[in-house]
Amino acid sequence: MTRRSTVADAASEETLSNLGHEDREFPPDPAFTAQAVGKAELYEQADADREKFWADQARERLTWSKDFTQTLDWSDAPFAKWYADGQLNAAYNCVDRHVEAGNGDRVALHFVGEPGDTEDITYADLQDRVKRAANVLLESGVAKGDRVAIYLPMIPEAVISMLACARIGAPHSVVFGGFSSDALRSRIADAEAKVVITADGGYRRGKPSALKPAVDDAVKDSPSVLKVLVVQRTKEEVAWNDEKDLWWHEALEAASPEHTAEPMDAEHPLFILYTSGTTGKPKGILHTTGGYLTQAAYTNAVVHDVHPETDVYWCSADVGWVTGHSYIVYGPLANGATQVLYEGTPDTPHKGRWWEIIQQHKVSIFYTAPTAIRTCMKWGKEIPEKFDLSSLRVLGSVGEPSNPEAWIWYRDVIGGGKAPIVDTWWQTETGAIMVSALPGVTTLKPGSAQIAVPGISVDVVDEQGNSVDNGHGGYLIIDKPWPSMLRGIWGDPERFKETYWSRFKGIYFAGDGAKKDEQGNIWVLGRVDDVMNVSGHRLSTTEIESALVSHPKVAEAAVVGATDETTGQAVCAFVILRGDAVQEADEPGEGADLVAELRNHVAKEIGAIAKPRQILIVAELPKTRSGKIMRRLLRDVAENREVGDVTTLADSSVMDLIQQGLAKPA
Ligand code: 6R9
Repeated sequence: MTRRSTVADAASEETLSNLGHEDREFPPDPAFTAQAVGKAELYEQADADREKFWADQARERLTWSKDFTQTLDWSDAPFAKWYADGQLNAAYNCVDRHVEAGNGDRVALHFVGEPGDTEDITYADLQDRVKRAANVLLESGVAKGDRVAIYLPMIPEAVISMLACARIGAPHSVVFGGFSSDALRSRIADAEAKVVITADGGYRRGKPSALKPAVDDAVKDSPSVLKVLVVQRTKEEVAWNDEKDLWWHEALEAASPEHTAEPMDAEHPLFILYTSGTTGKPKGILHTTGGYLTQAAYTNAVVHDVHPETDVYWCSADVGWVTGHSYIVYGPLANGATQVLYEGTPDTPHKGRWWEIIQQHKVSIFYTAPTAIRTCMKWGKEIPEKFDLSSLRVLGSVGEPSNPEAWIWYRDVIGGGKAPIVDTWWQTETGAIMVSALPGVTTLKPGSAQIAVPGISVDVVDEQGNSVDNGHGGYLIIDKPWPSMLRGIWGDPERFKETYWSRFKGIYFAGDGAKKDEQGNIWVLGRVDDVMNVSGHRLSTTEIESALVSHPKVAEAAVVGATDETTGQAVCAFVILRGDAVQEADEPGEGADLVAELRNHVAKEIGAIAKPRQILIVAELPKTRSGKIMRRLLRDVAENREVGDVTTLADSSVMDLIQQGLAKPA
């Protein structure tokens, strides 16, 4: 089902030309430059000696238990080793050393629960809880190297759990709380997790939303799981298994508060995070300790311009995604920052909730996704205008291309017309920010992610892997190893080589199409593979197709990402029914019920975020002679466009059939 599409296929010609017309520019304000963490000299230093640059960053930003002698070992490419003979502990770097430096009273997390409960957690509090949680994990049978699955809402325990794992060298696998029990089960099985950390539930849109039942369901068939640690958040009733289940609060209370962080080898696995690939099976992206933490801390400092003594930082991502890993947990905490951690949605109990939090906590740095900005834009500027947002001095965006209109709205309405915006391009696989402006240094161009951060080398290449000239488009690649690069796909080294390193020899293929403008700024156009980006979340077309086909009434399915004003892309599915179901769907009124049933089926199999916006029941799918579904044509239908070239179809009348079928009243 995988396919190699062309750049023009992924990013339509219209997008390419639209982007070319954006010529507004915002040079840095000298007052900002004077205080900025990121300096123009960084580019020269990195260009002069890249390895020395990264060795300096590692030593400057982190505390090593044992210094390293070699910065990069690329002899077994594409398997990199950074700082290999050095040793450090990630949790010690994120917590203990700040307490030892006399900053134990500094707030690490201003937690804001959706119902309105709040808790300020200092670095000293965090240290106490992380140490206790580490002891609980050890007592539950987790040893160094064992995996722990974390399935939690956005509550402090999510951060504490991740750090407790890091402290004892047990790689964590955080599974987004919105994923289904099936998705959780397959991730537990792939990583053979020994412990699962979850909660009774969390608050979502004003109501408790249960998590434990999904875990109970997943754990039933997970032989590797010895214990389930349960955080009490909603106090709703839960089913209890006396042999496996442990209440988090009871276990932490009983645990010893003493624990010494053990130094880990720099290449010791820190975490696995599953992400959608071009096949149905999610990939367990593996990150290790020293290189990952170096680049997370460095980019958080220079790109978000974090001054830990004075800033209040807020990244609105969920810890279930890589953005939460690198820019809620590891980067900001390694830097000793104070941050907001918010449990809920932006519109509960009212559409100004985010802006209210910013006003209340005097947030100075805010990092979110373009889809959120577009949603707020749709709700109207009157909502944020009711709040005092003057504390904001840096704004960031991540996860998908940000269109110039949303960028300008973000700057004017949220940033008071002055806060620099950093549009940051990176991936689960890159571990940390790769392409971004540096605030105070770069002249900003709305809609462009701009250039590689100092120390990173990216380019845009053509089909043959040759660098394209400015003003041209192609594939986004990374041509030199970087500290926070993925070290592989859990349990599947061949897939790692095949997915990222086989298209262009010795070069990392990111899977995104991009264009370089006349000044060499990078404009990311979106995925060129069968991966969709819905509200900044990566979803695989194949994975949703498999979910649909697993329904007894479905014979075949094709899924495409159609452009959507708010979510960037939306899931649109074309479904061929099995014999009996065809007649059923033809009965008056039954078609709509069946569509609802299929949408819910996808939510159950994968999670609510994967629910198709639209399901069209069709009699045929457009296929090439070699049997590949031509999603490009289905995208034309989903986006109400005239259908493109059909000459490579095995049967060119199929598209007529689909369109006639759609014209039929439901
Ligand atoms: C961090 C994160 C990665 C994919 C990536 C690209 C898209 C991320 C972007 C962007 C345009 C940006 N993407 N940042 N596209 N501009 N600033 O999102 O990781 O979930 O792995 O997604 O997201 O398509 O390849 P991940």
